[in-house]
Parts: sequence; structure tokens; C-alpha cells
Amino acid sequence: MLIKRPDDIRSSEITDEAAYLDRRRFLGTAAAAGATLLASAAVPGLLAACDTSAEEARPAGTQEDELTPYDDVTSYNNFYEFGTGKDDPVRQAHTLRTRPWTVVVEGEVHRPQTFDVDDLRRRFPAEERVYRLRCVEAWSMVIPWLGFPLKDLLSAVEPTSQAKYVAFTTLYDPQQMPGQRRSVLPWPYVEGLRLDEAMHPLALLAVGLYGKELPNQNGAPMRLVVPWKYGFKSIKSIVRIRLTREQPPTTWNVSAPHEYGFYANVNPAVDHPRWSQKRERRLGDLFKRPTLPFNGYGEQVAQLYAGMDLARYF
Ligand SMILES: Nc1nc2c(c(=O)[nH]1)N[C@H]1C(S)=C(S)[C@@H](COP(=O)(O)O)O[C@H]1N2
Ligand SMILES: [Mo]
Repeated sequence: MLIKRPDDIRSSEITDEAAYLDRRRFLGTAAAAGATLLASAAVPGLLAACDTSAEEARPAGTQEDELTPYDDVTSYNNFYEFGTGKDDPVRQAHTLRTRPWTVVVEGEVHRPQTFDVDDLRRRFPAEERVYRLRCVEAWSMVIPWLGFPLKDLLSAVEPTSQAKYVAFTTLYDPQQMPGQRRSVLPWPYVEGLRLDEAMHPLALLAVGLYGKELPNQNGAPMRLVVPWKYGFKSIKSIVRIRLTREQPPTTWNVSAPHEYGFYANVNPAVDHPRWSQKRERRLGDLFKRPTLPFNGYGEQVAQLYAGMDLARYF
């Protein structure tokens, strides 16, 4: 039998967070600008323009985007189904059973289907996407997600010509989700996108982060990530996706319509009624930094909103 001495173990076999972070740091500006680079890689035609210079790919005026440590990403969460405190989800979300798990995709589609989440993962292999996440509460993180483009799933069910919006629903089960026993929000949590937003290559269905399974507190087994919108659009633990003709209701808009709109694009020019959105605190930083329009993804997504008054459609 061969027994490995420590100096026989190649660094590539060490897969803890520190090594992961070191590797990412070593990748340097490529990882730092990863959000932009990877995003661009998903947009045909933009890759060539961006892979020559990570410096140019980074949105003007931003500091380097270092990954937020795994422990922070997985212990400072908003997931009101498990309580309203930032550390409630990490303490409580173990009661969520994520297998078996099915996702119904229905409505204005030619091929409505119920998918087992593991079948989905085999059918749409996960890729890594480093995205900034900007919460409407004015804090932000940088997260290396694993997931697949939402558009791949939507294309598979073949939207009809009547489909204009996509509605998402989180699991409703007060047994597994103790926060749902209190009416802090109308349950289940629901969200929505316009179909063209949902078909944008940056819109991701995430099934993991930091190269691992998605922790329950981050929305296992599958959650939406829409990096140019405030975090509340990125609905967790999805059980239903319905294509619709009309704009669907969304949880935060229903509970406080003057504070949270349907679009919720990150916008430093439109303040929340109770606080400024001009700046944000990146988790771990002492000082705030400027908030970027569309969270820094304007080059990729601004054309979705051409001609719209973003102060009115906030
Ligand atoms: N079902 C559900 N999805 C949700 C939430 C929630 O309370 N319930 N919170 C949202 C908010 S406000 C944010 S900022 C992000 C946080 O994601 P994270 O905890 O993975 O960072 O999840 C969003 N998705
Ligand atoms: Mo949020």
C-alpha cells in the first residue's frame, strides 16, 4: 500500500477554502474582473473584446473585486423563510429537505414539464460565474456561483409567442421553513422577470457556490441569480417557474410597493425612500464604495431598458 507523505501531496489535491481563494487570487485580475470576464464570455461577440485586457474589462472606478470568503457568503444571509436575522438562515436552514426536489415549468410554453433537480443538473452542466451581489440594504458580496443559464431551461420548454414574463415560486412548507409560520411576508416568496431579462445570458440558475453544493441557507437546491438587480430578485429554493402573459406579483413589491419595484435594477440614482443607494458596503470592507448602475453590468444589460424611465420603473 502506498502511503502519501505530506510532501507527496500536490497542492492541486488540497481543495479547502484557503487554497481555493489562493488560486483565485493567483489568477489575479482575471479572477478579480471575473464577473465581467465570465459574463462577457457568455455574450457572443464580447469575449474577443474583453479577453485582451482584464483592466479594461473592469467597470471604471471600481476597486478590485475580491471574492467574499466562503464563511461570510454562507453565514450572512437573507432568507426570511428561516428568520429575519442575518445569521438565522445558517442556524435554521438544516430543516429544509432538498432531495427529492422537483421544479415545475409551465404556463405559456409548448412543452410544460416537471423536472427532477438532479436530472436538470445532468442536462445542463454547471459552469462557474463570479458575480457581484448587491442587496437593496446597501451591502454587497462577490460570489463564485456554479450554475447554468436560465435561458437554457426556458428554451427547453419552448415559450409560446404569448409568453412575456417569467414567474418564480419558492417552496411553501412551514414545517421545513419555520419563518413561514409568521406573516412577516406573504408566503410563498414569489419573484418575476420580463421574458427578455430571463433570456439574458447573465441570468443564472445556481446550484452551487465555491465549487460545492449550494448550502441550504443560500437557496438549495436551486435558486435564481440576476446580478444586475437588487438581491431580492434572486429568489431561493425554487419549486415552480411559470411563463405568463401578464407581469406577475413579486413579494417585496406586494408588501411595500413604494419601496420595492418590479424591476429593481441596481441604480445609484434612485434612492430607497428610507436610505441612499449611492454607495454600498462590500462585506469585510470598512468604507463604502460607489454603487454602479446595473451593479456594473450595464454594458451587457442596459439595452434591455432602452427608452424606459428607470426612476418610474424602479
Ligand atoms: N425565497 C427567498 N429568496 C430570497 C430571499 C428570501 O428571503 N426568500 N431573500 C433575498 C434577498 S433580500 C437577498 S439579498 C438574497 C441573498 O442571497 P444570499 O443569502 O445567498 O446572499 O436572496 C434573495 N432571495
Ligand atoms: Mo436583499
